[in-house]
Amino acid sequence: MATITRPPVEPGAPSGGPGKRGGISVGPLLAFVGVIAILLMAAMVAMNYMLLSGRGAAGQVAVAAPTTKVGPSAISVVATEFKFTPAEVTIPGPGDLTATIDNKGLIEHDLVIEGIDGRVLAAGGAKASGVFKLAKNGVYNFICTIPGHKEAGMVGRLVVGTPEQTAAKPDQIAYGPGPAAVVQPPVSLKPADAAAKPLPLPQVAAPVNRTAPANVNVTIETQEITAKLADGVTYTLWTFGGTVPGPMVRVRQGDTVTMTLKNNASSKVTHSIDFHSATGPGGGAKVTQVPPGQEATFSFKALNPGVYVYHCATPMVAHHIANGMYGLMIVEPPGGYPKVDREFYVMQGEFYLAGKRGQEGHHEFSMEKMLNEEPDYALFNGSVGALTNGAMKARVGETVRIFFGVGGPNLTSSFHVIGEIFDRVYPEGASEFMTNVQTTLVPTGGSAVVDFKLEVPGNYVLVDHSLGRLEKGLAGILEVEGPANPEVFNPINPLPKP
Ligand SMILES: [Cu+2]
Repeated sequence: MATITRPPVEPGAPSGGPGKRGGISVGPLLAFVGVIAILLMAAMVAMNYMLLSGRGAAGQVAVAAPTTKVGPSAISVVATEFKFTPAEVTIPGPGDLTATIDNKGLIEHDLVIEGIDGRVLAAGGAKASGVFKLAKNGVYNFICTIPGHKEAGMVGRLVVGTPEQTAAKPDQIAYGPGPAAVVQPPVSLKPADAAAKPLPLPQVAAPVNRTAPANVNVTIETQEITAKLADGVTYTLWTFGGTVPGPMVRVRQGDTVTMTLKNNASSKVTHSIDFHSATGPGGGAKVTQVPPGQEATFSFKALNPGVYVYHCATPMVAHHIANGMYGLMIVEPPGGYPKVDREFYVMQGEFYLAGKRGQEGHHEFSMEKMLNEEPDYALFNGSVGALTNGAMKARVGETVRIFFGVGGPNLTSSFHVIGEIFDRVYPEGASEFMTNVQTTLVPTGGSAVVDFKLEVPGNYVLVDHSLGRLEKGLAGILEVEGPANPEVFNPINPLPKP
């Protein structure tokens, strides 16, 4: 709620109620009542200020605007995901401002007044206060500087002094555009991080090979790593274990998994983990909202076999997923999957950058593009070229399996391998398989297992058959070596190679 009302339309106009749109004549006194409602301390300040400024109950400005400090004042705002309440606060004038952030959210939030030194940080469910030194009247933005939070809507306005004093247009103060409208998109990029490399690839976990359930301990550390996403393009990925996707967890149905999630001390934000394979609130997310430098542990029983996504579930969840926070957990049925010669681990996700695709530099995350579902890159395993540079190799005669998942956060996949037919597909990671499939639809937060035998040598390109995404980097190459097999495929009179 706004704590300032419009200034009088004209002196002596009929009174309206506080906050009533248009025709308001109550003015500063009730403005201060709003402040009182927020905090008793502010009320005292307001009363002092009334005495100092010679204001009357009619709300007219009786003396010239003060240009000197009016003394200490205080505000208190509630922070949640992802807003401040109130989103606009008013204090009578410059001086020391004690700002209290009452964090009723799940994760940490801070309050920074743009252009003013200082920061107040409060953990989820906690309160914190700090003092900001305000030298002059004006309209300031206060924001949460936790990455992504400002873009998600955590912007408020602090009005210091009355509208007359701040020289702002009345409409900008009480009824101006909402917070989202005041956020300016970045116009230029920082230089790319010259030391950044593509993230290493995650390994396929070995088959379980166990005849009875067991207790399995899993520890994963979340790490925020600046990496090369494409040539000349760097981005700070949020990862499970330093890879995108995160480490493959592989257990047997009936196993009890004791999961410890650590959040590296260098992280800027809280992270968590939601296992789609777990049965229980949030799949673990509720008990693993881990601030930087801390850890949390929970256990769950892998009741259902299948191939399951896990992902970070810290608000804004889509932002964390868009930064690379997903992986697969395999829960093998008793006896495991049919044996194949090689297994691969591939996950699809898309990335939303502040700059343009291919624009050299270090890119920040674009909340706007993410909400519009317009990614700059769609990728297998977290970087352009991750799976096209010899990462996937096999030989003619072998059987291969791809554990395939989609992190998203927004795009489903029409997963296809050009030049191959899936002999077996376990659609959506389910227990039953289908046979002889060309393309399998994989939802976000879902998976598929595809098995096929290699008969003919050559390069087989993994794609999402929504092929516009190929231009956004979404490709992998399975390189198959071995003798030609003209009975199956025979280039009788091929065009000469260019
Ligand atoms: Cu996260």
